[in-house]
Amino acid sequence: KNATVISAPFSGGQGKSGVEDGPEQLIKYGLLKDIEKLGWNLKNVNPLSEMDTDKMKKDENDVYNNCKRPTMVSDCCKLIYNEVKSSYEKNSFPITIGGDHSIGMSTISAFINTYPNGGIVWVDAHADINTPSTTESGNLHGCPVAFAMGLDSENWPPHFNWIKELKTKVKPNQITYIGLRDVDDGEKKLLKDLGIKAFSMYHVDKFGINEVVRMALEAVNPNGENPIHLSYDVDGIDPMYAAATGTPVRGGLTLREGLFLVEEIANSGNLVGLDIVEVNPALSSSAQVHLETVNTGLSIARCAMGETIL
Ligand code: DIR
Ligand code: MN
Ligand code: MN
Ligand code: MN
Repeated sequence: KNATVISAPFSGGQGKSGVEDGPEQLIKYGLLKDIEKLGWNLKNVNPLSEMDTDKMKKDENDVYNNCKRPTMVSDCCKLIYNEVKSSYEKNSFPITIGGDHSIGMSTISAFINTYPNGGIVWVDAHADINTPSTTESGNLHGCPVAFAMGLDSENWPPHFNWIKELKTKVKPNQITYIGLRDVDDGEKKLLKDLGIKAFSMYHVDKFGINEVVRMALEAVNPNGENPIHLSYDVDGIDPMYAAATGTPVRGGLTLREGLFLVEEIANSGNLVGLDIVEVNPALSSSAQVHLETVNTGLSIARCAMGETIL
């Protein structure tokens, strides 16, 4: 069993600094050892090691219409795409650790271009499906799903031609959400028009997390045989357990709901790739909040890689 931990110390998809230090903190608190203990041969790579991201983030000319830092996001995400794709091709389980969620455009595009019949589960308080035209904030971490689906590509900043030219795009029946509770009007319309199966906190309350995971897997993997990629924004979990993140929203998944869904997806035997994003150590209000958020990320990783309670 081989896995590649892909460090993506990237913050260009949103305005706050600190999220680029997520990978370092997850590793400092034991990510690699935890996964090795579960029987995996691990490699750790950083596709951004040659990039001067501090300088790129300060470039005030890097704007396109309402979109902030399209050059930075595109250049870095292309490197991350190549690394995730190569991990998938080598049959090494890619665990991409962010960094902000803009890198999801890379991970799920690499997944779907390796497994064109695969299914994606996106755990998040947010739908991250704004297009460069619908985004209100201009932050590209709110847009990765739209890029991977090729939505409204006529109006993209030209920097993103590389992703436009990828052979396979994510189709609406190949992605589902769990944990949504802060969705922009433009995103609601897209989800509805495209018929994407999305499970919000309302659905978690109404049906329970067990049934929601079952329905989510049924939506993107109806025959139970296709590979699954899990893209996990820690803000999907309630700020009680993961407050050190850029856009916390109250009323989220409990820690156990957030881990149960990972255990269940891992149990399906189809999980082949994982992202853990938006851990921002700089936003910890105390040492305890810092530890809680990092540990939430580590728990997600261990559950995905096969840890069971008994
Ligand atoms: C909002 C927030 N929908 C945006 N998105 C966030 O900026 O497009 N995603 N925070 O994680
Ligand atoms: Mn830093
Ligand atoms: Mn997100
Ligand atoms: Mn989010």
